[in-house]
Amino acid sequence: MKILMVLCAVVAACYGECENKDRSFPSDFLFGCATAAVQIEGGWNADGKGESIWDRITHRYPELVSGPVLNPDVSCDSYNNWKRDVEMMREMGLTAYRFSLSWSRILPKGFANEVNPKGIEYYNNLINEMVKYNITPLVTLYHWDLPQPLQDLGGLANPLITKWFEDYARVAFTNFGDRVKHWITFNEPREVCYEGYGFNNKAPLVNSSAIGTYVCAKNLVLSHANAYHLYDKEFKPIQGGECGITLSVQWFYPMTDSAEDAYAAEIMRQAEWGIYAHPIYSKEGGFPKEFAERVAAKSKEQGFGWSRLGEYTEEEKAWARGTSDFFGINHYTAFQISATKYIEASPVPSLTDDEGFGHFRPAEWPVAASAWCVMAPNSLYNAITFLNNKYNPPKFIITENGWSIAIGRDLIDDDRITYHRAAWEDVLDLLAAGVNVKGYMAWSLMDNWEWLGGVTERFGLYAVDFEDPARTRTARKSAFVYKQLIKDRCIDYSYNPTNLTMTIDE
Ligand code: PNW
Repeated sequence: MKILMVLCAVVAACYGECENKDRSFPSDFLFGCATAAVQIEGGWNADGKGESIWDRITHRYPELVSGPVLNPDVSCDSYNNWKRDVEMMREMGLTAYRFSLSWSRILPKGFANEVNPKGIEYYNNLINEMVKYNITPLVTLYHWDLPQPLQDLGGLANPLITKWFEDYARVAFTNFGDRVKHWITFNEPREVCYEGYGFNNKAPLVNSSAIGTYVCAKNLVLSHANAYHLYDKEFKPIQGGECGITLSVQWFYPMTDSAEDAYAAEIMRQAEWGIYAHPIYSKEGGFPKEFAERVAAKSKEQGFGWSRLGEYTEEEKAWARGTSDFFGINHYTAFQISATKYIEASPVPSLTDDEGFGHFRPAEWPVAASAWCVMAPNSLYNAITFLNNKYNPPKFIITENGWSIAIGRDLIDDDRITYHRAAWEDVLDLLAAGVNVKGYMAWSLMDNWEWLGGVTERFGLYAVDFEDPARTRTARKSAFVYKQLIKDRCIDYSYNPTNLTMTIDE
């Protein structure tokens, strides 16, 4: 007991005191960081890994990528540096880590008839190292890197994806489910379907906004549902874990308190994430009503004999409904939405025309190095409160939240610290309001390959030197501030570290 008190005194001296100890996180709250396979692993063709859609587009069209690193061939080289990655988790005292499996590292051609033992070994090593230090793995099955052979057959536009994904999920559950108890089927359907199939800033660059986005949306949700039911029926009874999905949830404030702006903001929510959330989390299932009516009406006007959004049969609705043990939230940013102002012309037909309202961001909302990412007041609190009231899911896990700085910035990232502390305040407010939030994953453990942004947008709590073949990682100030939070379970504004020498506290 004495030793404990001395230890606590030392810790308090190192970390200061939180002003208000009553506002603290529960002891079982999961504090982690998140990453994704393409963004950190490298080893793009190492040891039998197959080609993914990101390998394909970056090798074919390197000009699409900004900055000095044009492809994810090596990125942070976590394929070789996984021990160091776990060491960083231990330095900060993380209790969880969210990473994704590369489908084509495990199934080089995408199909389950050919499993790559070296791929299984890589993830076993990583998982075992984490488990050794009591770091809970949260594993994403699909973080945007479809095997190219499946894309050649249409990828998420082919309804057979539901079977291919289920087969892949079975391989993952079978090999890793004894140690992995938190499964996330898909990361961010909106980014997969809109940015990849509806637009051309994510692989596979299909750029079919009015049709591709929606075809993908339903196929993705049904693929998720297949994996969920597989887990629920065959694995959960033995392995005892949980399976859910992560949506990208930007917050849309109505610009004024008019009924028109309220409707406009609601349409944006339905279009951007409701088309994925509603089939899974609502009682009635299927696509959200108001947006479905809007797309149906527009489709008719435009000469289509059917709604471009598509629809769920009653059987599909029942199959997808309730298929998530938690609601994974990736949240970064927000907009004000207006029914009358700031409306930009969109191609007809398109998702943005189907949405059809104006977006605005007040100048006082700070902007990250990623132009799309602004810090808006209480946006995380508002988004989760809305979802909790609307869907009342069993629990929430914040699976990503983060802030980018520009290339060349040093280790002092006070703007990131301000962003994260504001988000943590939101989480404390949610907990105080009785919302069941179980964890928070900062994006990201380290700087990484930010898709078509290359390495120009740096989200890491650790900096990575991409010019160094060893890809040396160095803790930024924000890593120390996160460590303080995890240790004390409360936010200490007086903690302002100047000595950035990171060590593991035993
Ligand atoms: C996420 N938005 O993408 C992804 O899951 C990560 O892979 C990515 O590196 C990270 O955020 C940072 O970009 C998002 O517009 C992209 O709100 C855009 C948005 C949200 C998330």
